[in-house]
Amino acid sequence: MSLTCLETLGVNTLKQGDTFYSVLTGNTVALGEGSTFSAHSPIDGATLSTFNNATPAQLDKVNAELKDAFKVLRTIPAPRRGELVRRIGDEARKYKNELAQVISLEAGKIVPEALGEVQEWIDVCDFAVGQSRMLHGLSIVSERPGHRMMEQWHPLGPVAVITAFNFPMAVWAWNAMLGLVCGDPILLKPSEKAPLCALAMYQIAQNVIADMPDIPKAVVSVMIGDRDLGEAIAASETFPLVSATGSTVMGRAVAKTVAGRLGRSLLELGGNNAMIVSDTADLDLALRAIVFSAAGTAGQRCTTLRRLITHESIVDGLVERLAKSYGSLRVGSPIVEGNLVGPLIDEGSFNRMQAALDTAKKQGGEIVCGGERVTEGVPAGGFYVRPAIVRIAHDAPIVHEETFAPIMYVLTYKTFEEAIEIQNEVPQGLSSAVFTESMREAELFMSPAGSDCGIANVNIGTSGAEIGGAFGGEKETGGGRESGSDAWRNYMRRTTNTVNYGGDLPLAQGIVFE
Ligand code: UN1
Repeated sequence: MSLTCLETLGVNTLKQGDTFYSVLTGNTVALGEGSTFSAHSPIDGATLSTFNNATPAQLDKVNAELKDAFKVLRTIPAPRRGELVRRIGDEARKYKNELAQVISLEAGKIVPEALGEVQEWIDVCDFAVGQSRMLHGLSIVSERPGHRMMEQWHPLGPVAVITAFNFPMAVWAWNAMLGLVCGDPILLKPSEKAPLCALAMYQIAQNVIADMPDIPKAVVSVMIGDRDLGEAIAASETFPLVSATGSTVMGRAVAKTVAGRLGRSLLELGGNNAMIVSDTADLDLALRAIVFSAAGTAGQRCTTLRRLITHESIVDGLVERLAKSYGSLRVGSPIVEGNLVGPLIDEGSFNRMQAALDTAKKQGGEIVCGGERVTEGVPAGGFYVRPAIVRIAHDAPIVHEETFAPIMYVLTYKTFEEAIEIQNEVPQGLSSAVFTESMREAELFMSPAGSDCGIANVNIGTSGAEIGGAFGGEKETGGGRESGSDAWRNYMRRTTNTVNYGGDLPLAQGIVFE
């Protein structure tokens, strides 16, 4: 794949010799002082970029800049901060194709899905611009005569955003676009597998900031580094909020450290998403939703469909149709038009998928189709697989784990209540769906006695959420909500103001103190 997209975006200039900068605040642009690493394209394993890890000592300097930038940004009126985000959105529109190419290169997404990810960024810009004029609190009646109460929402402080390889742009954008209108400088620590995406976003934002002299450059900052840097960020008092997306293991470590200093974390971690297919379901509709949710993005979305909970009376027919449909899925280079399943991110991911399939077999599973590596007609050096369908018992331990690869476990149920129990019996709680034509089943699924996930859909798949809703989930998914709805409140602090406009000093609760 051509690297001209990097030139067009200006990313090529963000390096010294062959080494890209790892510390970019706008004021400081520096090489990392830690060990060297390279990021590879999952398409063919080619080396795309070389970096030195940014170190915790370098974070200290960046922290000081972020704190200074916060002092300025918090006093700039929110609609002006919205103007910054509006312009960033315009640049993302202008360079949509180039940005999508960087995603395809680093994350291996097929072009339509990479474009869709940039569209999420653009959409959340529009959302955040509107929100920049709606950062409102309540006014509350006071119990005391001559008093008034109100809430205000103020900027919170520098926010750290730790992201995963699979949505290298959208997840940053959800946090950063809202955080910026809320008045918070954003430090991104991207996945080490997708650093060029981070630099592309940085470049787009800095192009805009260059034309807005009142905005401090450091409000959009990036540090590229390894686990040590992540730990230093989590431990740093600079960040009242650390937003982290990725594995449950990573999230647990971040949450513990952040909680240790009584900071806040916003977590979007593992999913083990299920779809219930009722015996009343429109199966043609369900089939299309299942294939996109389970095999799309090569099974590497946190919202990927991993468990298909099917009524026992329709399971055989449905599995047969699914296997046929899976058979016609074109697996191959994500930049070749018509391919629908790109590569896994790397060899480790491939090995984990194979191990999960072996375990599933040992635990009584039957592989209906897929799972094998594809080596013909695909670029050498990439790890391409056929998406797998496995029939297995709902309580086989492997079914309760998230394997970040295209494996869909097919489970069966007899009663709808049992289906909901199966849906809820895993430790993760991100996304869920039901396909049914029964109003009672649909409503029960969305009711307090229904799905325990952050997302519960009816007659659409588990993945591909719109940005307007609050995104995230319960249990081991971490409880955070990002993107739409009232997620902006995460990035602000609330003050309650009580104002006495009378001439007396009555105490609340009727207390007399004289
Ligand atoms: C993720 O995989 O971390 O709902 C995010 C979806 C996308 C976002 C996924 N809008 O599938």
